[in-house]
Amino acid sequence: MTVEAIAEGISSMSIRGAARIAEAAAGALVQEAKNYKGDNALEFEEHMRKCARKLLQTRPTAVSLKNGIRATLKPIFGPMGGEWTVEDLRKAIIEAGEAFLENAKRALESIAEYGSKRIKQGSVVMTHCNSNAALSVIEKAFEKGKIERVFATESRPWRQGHLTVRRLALKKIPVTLIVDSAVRHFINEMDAVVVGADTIASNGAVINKVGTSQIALCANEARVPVLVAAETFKFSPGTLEGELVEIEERDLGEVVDPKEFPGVDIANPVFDATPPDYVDVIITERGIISPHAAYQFAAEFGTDLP
Ligand code: RI2
Repeated sequence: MTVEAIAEGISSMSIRGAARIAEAAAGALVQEAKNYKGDNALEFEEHMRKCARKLLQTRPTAVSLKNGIRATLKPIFGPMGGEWTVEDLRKAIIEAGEAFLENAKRALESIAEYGSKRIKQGSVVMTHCNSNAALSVIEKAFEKGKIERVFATESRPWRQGHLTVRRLALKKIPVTLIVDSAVRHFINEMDAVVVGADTIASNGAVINKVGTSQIALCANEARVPVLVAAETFKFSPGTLEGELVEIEERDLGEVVDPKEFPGVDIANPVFDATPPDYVDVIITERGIISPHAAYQFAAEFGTDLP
């Protein structure tokens, strides 16, 4: 697929999930590098930067998208001088992008394994939205016979919870779909909350699907541990330098048809920030850390942008 098609897929959310959008962007850049026809290295570099900018404009919150692009285009951010040919650059970008994709795949396996060890035998767990990383943990724990039931929130407005319950039901994992406002009603029955992340700030704040912070607050009050499953490419280097995470505001039509509510203002922020004090652990492919240790991964991708 072309960069345009992938960018359109990410904007419209036919490609979604923080890791998937990063992988789709990295894959699109690799493909673009493979297909590039010109023979001028500087023009090639500018072309790749332009493609990356197009992908970056799609969704603002998940830092995984920026980090996936940074990892793939690392060769052009490095000291290339005038020495590179198109072929050198093409090879370097393909290698960097494929390494990012391979690492992302392996990361999920490690997160599943590490995270599953933190789930107690006979657990009932709650999840929010549709996170591949969180579901990998839950599915691995189920395989180990530790999970009795999963409660999944609907996750308004886009209802990613429907994807979650269908996926779990296909795997024959007992699952209950609840509306977002029923979280506190059920929270005392939970042994853990397991969610993903779109971005983790250098202070350990977790930016995830809107509603996550309310769930974490309820869990904290009920003494239910909150486990966040996230690859290290979801840690934000920009926040180390004071950047604030932009919370995406999506189309109001995702909430209601505004025409049916004349005179009513509607807001549709699709992420929120959970302070580190409401997160027990972050499960990464490089180990389980306290949210207060987030800074150790935040610097890794650098802050270069095309
Ligand atoms: P994985 C999703 O964002 C959700 O907020 C989910 O929790 C997060 O990305 C992480 O997902 P959206 O694309 O990377 O649905 O773990 O807005 O799959």
